Amino acid sequence: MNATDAQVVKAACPHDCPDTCAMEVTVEAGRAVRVRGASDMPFTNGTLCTKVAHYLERVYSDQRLLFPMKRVGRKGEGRFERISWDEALDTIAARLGEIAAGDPRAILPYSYAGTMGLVQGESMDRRFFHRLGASLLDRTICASAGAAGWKATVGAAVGADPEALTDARLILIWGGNPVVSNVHGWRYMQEAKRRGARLICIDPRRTDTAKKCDQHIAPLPGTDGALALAMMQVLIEEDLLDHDYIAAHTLGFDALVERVRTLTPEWAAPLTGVDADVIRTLARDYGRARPSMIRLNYGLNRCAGAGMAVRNIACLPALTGAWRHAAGGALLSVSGHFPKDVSALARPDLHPDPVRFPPRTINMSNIGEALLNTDDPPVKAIFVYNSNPVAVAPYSNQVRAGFAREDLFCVVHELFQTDTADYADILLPATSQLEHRDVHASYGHTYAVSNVPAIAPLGEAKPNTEVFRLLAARMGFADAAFSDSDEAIAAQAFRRDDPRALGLSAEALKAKGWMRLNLPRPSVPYAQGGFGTPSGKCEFFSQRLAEQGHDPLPAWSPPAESVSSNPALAQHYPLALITPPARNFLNTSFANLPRFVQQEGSPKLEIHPQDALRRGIVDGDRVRIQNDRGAFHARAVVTEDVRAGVVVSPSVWWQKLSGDGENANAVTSSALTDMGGGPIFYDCLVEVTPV
Ligand SMILES: Nc1nc2c(c(=O)[nH]1)N[C@H]1C(S)=C(S)[C@@H](COP(=O)(O)OP(=O)(O)OC[C@H]3O[C@@H](n4cnc5c(=O)[nH]c(N)nc54)[C@H](O)[C@@H]3O)O[C@H]1N2
Ligand SMILES: Nc1nc2c(c(=O)[nH]1)N[C@H]1C(S)=C(S)[C@@H](COP(=O)(O)OP(=O)(O)OC[C@H]3O[C@@H](n4cnc5c(=O)[nH]c(N)nc54)[C@H](O)[C@@H]3O)O[C@H]1N2
Ligand SMILES: [Mo]
Repeated sequence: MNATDAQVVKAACPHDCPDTCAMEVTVEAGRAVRVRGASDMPFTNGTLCTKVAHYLERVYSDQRLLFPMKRVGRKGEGRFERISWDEALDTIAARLGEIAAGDPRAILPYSYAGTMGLVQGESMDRRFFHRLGASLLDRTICASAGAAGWKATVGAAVGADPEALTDARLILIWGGNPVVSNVHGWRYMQEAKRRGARLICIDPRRTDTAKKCDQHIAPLPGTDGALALAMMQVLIEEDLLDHDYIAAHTLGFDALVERVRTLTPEWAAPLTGVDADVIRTLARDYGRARPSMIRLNYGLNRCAGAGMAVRNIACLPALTGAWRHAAGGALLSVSGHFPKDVSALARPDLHPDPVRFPPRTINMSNIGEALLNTDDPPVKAIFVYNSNPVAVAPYSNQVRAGFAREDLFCVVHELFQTDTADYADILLPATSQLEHRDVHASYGHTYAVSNVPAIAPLGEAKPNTEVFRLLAARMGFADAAFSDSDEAIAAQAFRRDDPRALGLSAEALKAKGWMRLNLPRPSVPYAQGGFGTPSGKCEFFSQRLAEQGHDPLPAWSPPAESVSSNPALAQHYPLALITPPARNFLNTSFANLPRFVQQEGSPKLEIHPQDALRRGIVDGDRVRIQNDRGAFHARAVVTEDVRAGVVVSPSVWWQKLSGDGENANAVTSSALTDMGGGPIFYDCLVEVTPV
């Protein structure tokens, strides 16, 4: 074989990350030999993150599942025996058919972002479950609280142009750790810094990102909403406002003035644990900088008051008129730019009998509770793909109890034998991104990215689409939608009549590998107003929130578990635990592969020297982190990188690979956020003891 026989295939990184990289896969004699970031794609810029740079170790891992299997041990034990695809599919079709004949809502799909692809993540699978009449899954586990707060205030999931950030004079990095979780976005922030911007990081932990910023402000977890209210109070009191912008493009300013009158930095200081002076200076710096950008991120989404916190922060750029500038405003997600054709991809119209079985929705974030307590009908079958709920969902004891139900029929389609796979009755092998076709939108940039298979499926692995196509055939679903090839589905991904998709034909995208949406460059979404709210304005006052039973104005929505909001609980469990992403893992993906596990070492708990001393903990000690919901173990890292009162355990480890059979979700709560029904992973009081 000589180098000229090598072929380069255009691919997309499938993982749940705002960067959605364009990749190039070099293939020789049917084997992928190299994966790199596409150098012609502006956002990817020829580089990949520390994980995906070593992607072939995942694709060719000897841990890959290669054959269908059925359970032979107890649920959770993880003992399986090889079967044929025919036996696997016949078993599944028969069982689902039986259940559906009674009430199809007893069947629940469970999927999230194992792949973000529109073909493998939200097409044939959705068609199949719609046609069955299964329960719908509310996919809330990551971003739904912030999305709801943003929607109430700004409207569509559209923010500032991520590539325009370079011209900002001040960037607030708020609840994000881009050095770890948005590394290609970080490049633009660094460029802004080189051009003279100040970067301020707002995070309870001094992260790698915080260390590279000009200033770090460390609020207590879940108190950002109070910080933003106090900033508004200062902006208004000191008249750091763009009155023309407010008059033309906002709703409810007078009511907002009234609301925040008493919510001063002195009010917010004891709640946030940030000095009033620091808050006041932050507000002044923010009010005076032109243009100012807020890069808010998902670290803000995981406390009880998250919806309101994001809503409060989203009000700030309308007060200062920052939205007038390309490098101003705020950025949470830009996914709303993509004209995804959901009705073509997912075909909700295939439901057989919505009158007799009105669809019901089950929230994925408290799946343990749903499996244990839902009735009318109870969940009798769960089909898991693109997700690892046993490890990622909060309150593991409850989740495992749900999955351990003897009467629950559980199918898991996976690349690896995850903690969830151990509970499967039938375990199916899935293809990796290099083995199937897909098309990707992004939530962190404005390019669509195409993925063409580079190699043949390993072993007997099959793509998600193919599994549901085969099951549909067995269940007699005759609609033509079930015969669409992946290529045909890829062509249905975007609404071609939408001007943003101009030029974005399936062929053109496939040939080029990536394409920017047809948006102005830069896109300046709200320079002239045009918000996606009912009034078309930035809504300081939201009638829609009032109708949903929320405070219509920005308000203080406290954490469920904190020293100030729940002093009784804090007597027993005084430390606030947050469990943000580890750099070398992607949620639980990669957390079973030797290179990445070695780099992370072992589960860790960062604790402030004062908190450690008080508990007799020294650096390197094994500690137990516990509350009423459960416990897990980790190595103590005594460090001033976390503020006193807060402990940090980078996540998400596999339970069965972490030594004690538990990960951080042993202690997290299954309570939900104020808006959007999201989980509250970072709103969690614990006590820590040496073992
Ligand atoms: N390497 C890596 N990259 C990832 C992921 C991964 O697992 N690993 N996961 C991907 C996914 S699914 C997502 S959703 C994103 C998540 O990435 P981000 O959007 O960056 O969100 P998090 O990492 O959850 O939290 C960001 C920061 O918020 C801080 N934080 C925690 N609680 C609070 C709070 O109450 N207030 C404030 N101001 N800050 C708080 C945390 O300490 C953390 O440093 O990253 C994606 N990228
Ligand atoms: N304590 C704590 N818990 C958290 C978080 C946290 O910060 N702290 N973060 C939360 C967040 S932000 C998120 S988004 C969720 C993430 O939750 P999940 O979306 O469940 O993410 P992963 O753990 O990466 O699991 C995805 C699984 O899909 C599989 N997969 C990948 N591609 C395919 C495919 O093509 N087909 C099939 N069938 N399977 C595939 C992967 O092998 C992997 O096991 O976790 C949440 N859990
Ligand atoms: Mo996420």
